[in-house]
Amino acid sequence: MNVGITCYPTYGGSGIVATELGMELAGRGHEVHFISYANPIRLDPGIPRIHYHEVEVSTYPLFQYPPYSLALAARMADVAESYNLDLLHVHYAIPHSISALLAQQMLAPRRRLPFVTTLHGTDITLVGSDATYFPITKFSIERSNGVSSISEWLRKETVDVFGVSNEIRVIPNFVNCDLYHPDNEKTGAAAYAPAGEKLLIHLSNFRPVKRVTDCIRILAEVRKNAPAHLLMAGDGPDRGAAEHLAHELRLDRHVTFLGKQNHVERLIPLAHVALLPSELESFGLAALEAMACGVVPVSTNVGGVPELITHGEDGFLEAVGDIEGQAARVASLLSDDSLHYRMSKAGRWNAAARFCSDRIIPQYEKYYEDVVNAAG
Ligand code: GMT
Repeated sequence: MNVGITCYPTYGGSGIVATELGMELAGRGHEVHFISYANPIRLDPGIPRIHYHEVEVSTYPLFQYPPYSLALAARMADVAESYNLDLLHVHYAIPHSISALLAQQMLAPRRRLPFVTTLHGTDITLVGSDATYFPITKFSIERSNGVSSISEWLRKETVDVFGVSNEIRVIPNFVNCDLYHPDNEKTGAAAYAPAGEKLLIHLSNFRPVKRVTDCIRILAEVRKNAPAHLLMAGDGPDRGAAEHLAHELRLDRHVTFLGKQNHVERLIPLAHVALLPSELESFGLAALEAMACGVVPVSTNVGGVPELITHGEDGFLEAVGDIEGQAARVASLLSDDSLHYRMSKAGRWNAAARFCSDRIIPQYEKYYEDVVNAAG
């Protein structure tokens, strides 16, 4: 198929999933056209059958806010016609879904252009639920030719919040199990922890919903019982607060802020435990990537995370803000090698059996076929 993909090209879960999906589809013989304002961060433009079309937003003194949604719609229509796209797949409802609808209407007299919207989380729980965007988010879901959600929890939340009646197909997030795999030697961990402390890792965009300062407090608790070093990968608005807290708690030497990382598959396997203290996660992609690498996630019991992590089997789920509870789980994993071994193996096994790309990508391919056939 010829597929157009639009996403936020920045460090967000939805952009990462869209990018990995595009590369997987190209690997399976589809022509994939990314349409966005920048090259998505994890996209390797050298991959055969991957194309990138930049959306340029012209500005004019009259525009206080340059109309990106319109420039995107125009580019979508242009690419669809020039490259004979079978469908568009947009990630994150606002504004991508509305731009896709406009592109579809622009082309309507000449050609069909069905589009699928994948809901990722904050497009529903935060942005879409905001009074300003609520009606247009609902409208975009109802007008999409196909809607998918990355967890059953998010599907139900969308139906409850927006009262939409069209089908929302649940297609969970996925991980490339060949790329993300355990490193039992933890090669390179000593560069961060020369005294041999075990590594904890947190990966996110450091937004308030991630509660990144909880990671620092958890480390402080853990270090009362077990030596540990924390890797903080990513960047965002709460990085300063986390750095400040680490300094205040005299943990500077025991935390490394790595900033944005392009090859997290090389970093994650160095750790023993992954921390996800989020207020909410509709799926928790970082936990899945950790499990595939044999790193045991200690997470909050929120949103779609329980669909991924089985408490006590391949990870731990604790209450939001329960620093002591999360720290106790981390400490147990660092001090009990057989517990860690068992849970690490179970995590890798479950990630591979349930969420490997080769299990999930065919579900997208099938959905594309269903949507294209229904639109025909
Ligand atoms: O994690 C974020 O803040 C970004 C956000 C997004 O929509 O880009 O992530 C959401 O999508 C990810 C990929 O599907 C999910 O793994 C995250 O759980 C979800 N984040 C939230 O629901 C807060």
